[in-house]
Amino acid sequence: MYTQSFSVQDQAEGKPAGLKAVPLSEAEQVLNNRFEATIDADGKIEPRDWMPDAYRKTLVRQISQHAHSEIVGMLPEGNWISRAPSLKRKAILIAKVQDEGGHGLYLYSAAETLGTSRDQMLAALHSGKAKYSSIFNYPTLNWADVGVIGWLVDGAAIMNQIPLCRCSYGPYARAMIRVCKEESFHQRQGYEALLVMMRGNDEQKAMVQDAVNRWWWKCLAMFGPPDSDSPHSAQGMRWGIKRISNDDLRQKFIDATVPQAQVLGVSLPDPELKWNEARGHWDHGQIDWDEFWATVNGNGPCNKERLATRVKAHNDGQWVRDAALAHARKQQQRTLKEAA
Ligand code: FAQ
Repeated sequence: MYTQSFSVQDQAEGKPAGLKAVPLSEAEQVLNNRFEATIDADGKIEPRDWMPDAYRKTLVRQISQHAHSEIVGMLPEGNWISRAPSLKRKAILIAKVQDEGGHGLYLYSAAETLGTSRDQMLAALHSGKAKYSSIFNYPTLNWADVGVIGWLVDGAAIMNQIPLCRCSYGPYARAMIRVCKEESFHQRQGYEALLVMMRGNDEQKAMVQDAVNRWWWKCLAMFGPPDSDSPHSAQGMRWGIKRISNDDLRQKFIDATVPQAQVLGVSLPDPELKWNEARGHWDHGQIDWDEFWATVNGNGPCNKERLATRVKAHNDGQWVRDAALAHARKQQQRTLKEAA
């Protein structure tokens, strides 16, 4: 699978590694200085503001990957809507999956303000060129997986996304405020569903433990490669897109989650997980990065299935998009007639 890394030539400061800077014209230099001053002052860049090409492309890459993750992320849980154990759980799950679709829409809209159309972004996803979060390429084997996705996957997503509410690009930052509010409900419903199962019989408790064992390491990998192997981090942080590094967010997630696991009564599948008094953090074992990269590069257990389901959903929905366009055209003609 291809990488969405850019081969654009950046201008002045902030060159992606290995690319030569293109000298700026005098007028561009003035605009670039203004851009840098806004970033230095922790201000917001808005769609009509001048911005370096590499900043724009970094945002399109990150926001579109994020949007793809939301809509592909609907699939593992969507599988359980028809099998939810009660009407209440079904209603909650439908609302959650619908929210993820909404997050995709806010994010595609935010990315569109940078000049890339939704059709272009979806084409990249459907052709297998674009990335989406590794986490959605694993199967949901039993009902406890749905609870664990809420608790751990949404929990990790919130940890990563709260700092994005302060992203330097205005439309992304504003979209993230609403997304984070909804993710918080998603995390709580998952944790509550697991609490109920952990008050159940031994089989139910074993299901929860099994799901935690299968998802824990994959959730730690969601935060991305270690800082030392993260090509985009330094520039993303310089531009105020990323505010906290991959490793620091991962550590914050572990520190927040260990006590929640204790309350729940499950163990986390890491023999090296140990409180480090001197650091004031939980030490943890090694993440299997080979497995992570294999999944990111298209060879995880469900990559092919997820993409095929997504493409089918898009094709099956063509008539809805056609009908909406036909309706809009009719409305427009009516308005024009009335105005004439
Ligand atoms: N999966 O240099 P970095 C959710 C790629 S939403 C796949 O560290 P960066 C809600 C990365 O793209 C979950 N690829 O890159 C939900 C880059 O590849 P490229 C998604 C990954 O951008 C819950 C390369 O590795 N959240 O869960 C992953 O500075 C439940 C080098 O990495 C977001 O997208 C990965 N896990 O940092 C929905 C949040 N990690 O582009 C349904 C916004 C890294 O060069 C149910 N994004 N890569 O080909 C971000 O915060 C950042 O983009 C990171 C990566 C932190 C994901």
